[in-house]
Amino acid sequence: MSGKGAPELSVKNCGDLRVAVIAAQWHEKVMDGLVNGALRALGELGISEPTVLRVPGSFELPVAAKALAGRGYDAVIALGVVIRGGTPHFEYVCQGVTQGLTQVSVDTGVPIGFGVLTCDDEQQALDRAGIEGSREDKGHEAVTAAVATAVTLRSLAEPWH
Ligand code: DLZ
Repeated sequence: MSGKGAPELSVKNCGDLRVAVIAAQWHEKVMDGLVNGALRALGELGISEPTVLRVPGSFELPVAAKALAGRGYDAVIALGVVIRGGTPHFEYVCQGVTQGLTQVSVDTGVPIGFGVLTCDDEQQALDRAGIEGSREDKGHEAVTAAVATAVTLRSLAEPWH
C-alpha cells in the first residue's frame, strides 16, 4: 500500500471531542514518533488534554480500545508497530490487532484511528513514524482520520438527518 492518494482532510468544530490515544511499547523510537505525531495533530485540532494510555504490545490494543470506547470517548487512536520476524507470529499479531480494532469500532460505533504499522523491517517503520527523515507521519494521519469520522458521525445525530 502506498501513501499516494491520501486526502487533504479539513476537520472543523472538533475542539470539544473527547479523544483517547492508546500506544503499544515495542520499538521505542518508532513509537515515540507515532505518539508525538498523534499529540501534535490533536493540538492542531484544538483537542487539549487527550487521555494517553500505554499497553505492552500491539496485540493488547483492541482490549484497551474496547474499554475506552465504552467510557464515552468520541474517538480512540490506536498506535503500534509490528515488525516481521522469522516466524508466522507476525501474521497472527497483525491479524489479531487489525480484526480486533475493526470489531471494536464497528460494534461500539466509536471511530478508531488505525495507527498500527505492519512492516518488514525497522527502516520501513522509521519512514512512516513522523520523525526527522520520515516520508510519512502515521500517528498524525490516524488522529485526523478518526476525528474527521467522529465529526461526521456527530452530524448524523443532528435533526435534519
Ligand atoms: C511478541 C511480540 C513480537 C514478537 N513482536 C511485536 C512487535 O513487533 N510489535 C508489538 O507491538 N508487539 C510485539 N509482540 C508483543 C505482542 O503484541 C504481545 O504484547 C505479546 O504477545 C503478549 O500478549
